[in-house]
Amino acid sequence: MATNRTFTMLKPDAIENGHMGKIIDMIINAGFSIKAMKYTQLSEAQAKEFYAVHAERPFYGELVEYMTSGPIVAAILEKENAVADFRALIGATDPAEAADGTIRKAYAESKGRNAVHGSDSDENAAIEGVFHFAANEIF
Ligand code: DAT
Ligand code: MG
Repeated sequence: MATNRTFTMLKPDAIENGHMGKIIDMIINAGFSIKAMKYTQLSEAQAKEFYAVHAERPFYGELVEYMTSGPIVAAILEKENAVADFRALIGATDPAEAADGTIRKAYAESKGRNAVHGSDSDENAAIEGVFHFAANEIF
């Protein structure tokens, strides 16, 4: 995957609360184009693998339970400086600390149920994209 791409998930709270369309709109209005997208639900094994880096953290069990609790939207996004610009668009992990105008400020419920995922590096964006999409699902 090119380094001008990032990976996102609209998390179960965002879908449950009816924010899917508004969040996708914010993403497109911020200049990202959609290179892959699917509406799906993570299995326990998928959620554990996706968040394996957090396996030793006290919130890991809760995180896996939450991320498998309902459907998500997974997507690969393209834009110049995609990873950093998307992290800026989503805002801080804890919505209480997220800046005005960010997706998490507008839509996240809490630090755990925070509406949206964004890759933290080009390397992880590529790994996460391939984790969720087959080659013929990426445009
Ligand atoms: P981010 O999603 O902003 O990259 P992260 O990679 O540090 O944040 O953590 C991944 C997810 O784990 C985060 O989106 C929500 C959950 N999480 C992180 N810290 C948490 C905490 N202290 N309590 C509960 N959930 C937490
Ligand atoms: Mg992270």
